[in-house]
Formats: sequence, structure tokens, C-alpha cells
Amino acid sequence: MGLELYLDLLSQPCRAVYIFAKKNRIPFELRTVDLLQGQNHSDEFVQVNPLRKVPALKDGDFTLAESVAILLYLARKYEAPDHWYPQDLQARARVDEYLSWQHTALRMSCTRAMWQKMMFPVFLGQRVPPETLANTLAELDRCLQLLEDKFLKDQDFLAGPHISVADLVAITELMHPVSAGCDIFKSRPKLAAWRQRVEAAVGEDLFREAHAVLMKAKDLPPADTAVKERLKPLAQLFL
Ligand SMILES: N[C@@H](CCC(=O)N[C@@H](CS)C(=O)NCC(=O)O)C(=O)O
Repeated sequence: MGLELYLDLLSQPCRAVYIFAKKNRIPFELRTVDLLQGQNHSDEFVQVNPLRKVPALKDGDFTLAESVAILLYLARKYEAPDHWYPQDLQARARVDEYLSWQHTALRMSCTRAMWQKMMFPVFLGQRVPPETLANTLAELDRCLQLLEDKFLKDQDFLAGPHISVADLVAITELMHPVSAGCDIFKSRPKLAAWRQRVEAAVGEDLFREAHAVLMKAKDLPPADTAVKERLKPLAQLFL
């Protein structure tokens, strides 16, 4: 068996891996793991990733978790064009710097914004206190400012003049609040222009395809009681 990628495109790191693999014409079998149905807890998936999270990779007997590790494995194994993860010491360090930062900053505020604005009220039928949402959106705004000031600056892409895995990881995060109706680019022309450049570099069709599941999430039918119960521990992390 060749390369298998275990993904749910509702998940932002899965979309980054999916776009990277497709854009680089890396052949893979897509194994969809439906998180809302709890398929990440199935015996089959736990064999691949005991952490029970997507994305995950299986390449023959080799299994790998964590989106950053997966992106870098794919970049190295398939010798992706240098700009994705440059060989140059300092250019690579810039990409690494962003990948290290975003996990503890942008990631959580994008996830919280999407869940609090959309998944709780629409899917779980649970009210989110307005002050909780306001705090989340304020934190998101603070992270966006850091993204612009520290990483994007006056460059075309986050880690320099060319698109890299940092841009994929970032844009797939930012599309989370966008899907919930947060117009995060409206008052940020620099970031909006960057988004256009990333979409153009990825290809608009691939970008749309990767985000189709997410953009339809607002139309999900309300969860039944079993799904609500199963998602409770996870959902609490996003309040
Ligand atoms: N640090 C991990 C995070 C993976 C992660 O949190 N995946 C989420 C989806 S975005 C997941 O599988 N959640 C299921 C759960 O926690 O039950 C990565 O970057 O791959």
C-alpha cells in the first residue's frame, strides 16, 4: 500500500496537508476520518494514530501524526520545490518560527471563534455568552495583528518572497473564522492581499475544493443527543 492520508477537511491542519499534497501532485489514498461522527476513536484509526487526531499519515508500515511533521515529511520525501520549505538555513528558520508560533497563538483563537460563533449555536444548539465570544474575537484580533506585524510585514508571503508551508498552515487556520461569518480581512487590506496571493499560488480550484466541507458547515443539521454527548469534552475546550 502506498501513501495514505487520514483527513477530515473540516479540520484546518488537514486542509493544509491536503493542499500541499495535491498542489505537489503527491499520489495518496484519502482516508476520510469523520470527526463529528467520532471516527477518530475507531479501532482502525487508533492503530494509525493513538493520539486520535487528524491529520495522520501511513506510508507502508510507517505511521506519523502531527500536521507539521507530516508536511515536512512530504516535502522531504517528494522533494517539493524549495520555496515550500527552503534549504537555506535562515529562510528555513523563518518558516520554522511561524510553525512554532501558530500552534499556541493563531490556532486556538481561530478554532474558538469558529466553534463559538457557529458550531455551538448552530450544530450543538448551545448558547455562548456574548462576553465569551467578545473575548475570543478580541484575542483573534490581537493574533491577527501579530501575524501582520511580526510575520507578514511588507513581504509577499509570511516567511519571505515565496509561498511556503507557513502560508498554508496560516490560511487554513484563518478560513475557520471566515466560515463562521467573521470578516477578518475587511479591516486588514495587507492580510487580504496576502490571502489573494496565497489563493492564486495554490490555485483557486484547489483552494475552493479544500474548503468546501468547511464552508458548508453552517448548513449542518443540528447534532443528535449521541453526537452532542460525544463532542462534549472536546467542545468544552473551545469555550
Ligand atoms: N497538533 C496537531 C493537532 C491535531 C488536531 O487537534 N486535530 C483535531 C482536528 S483540527 C482533531 O483531530 N480533533 C479530534 C479530537 O481531539 O477529538 C496537528 O497539528 O496535527
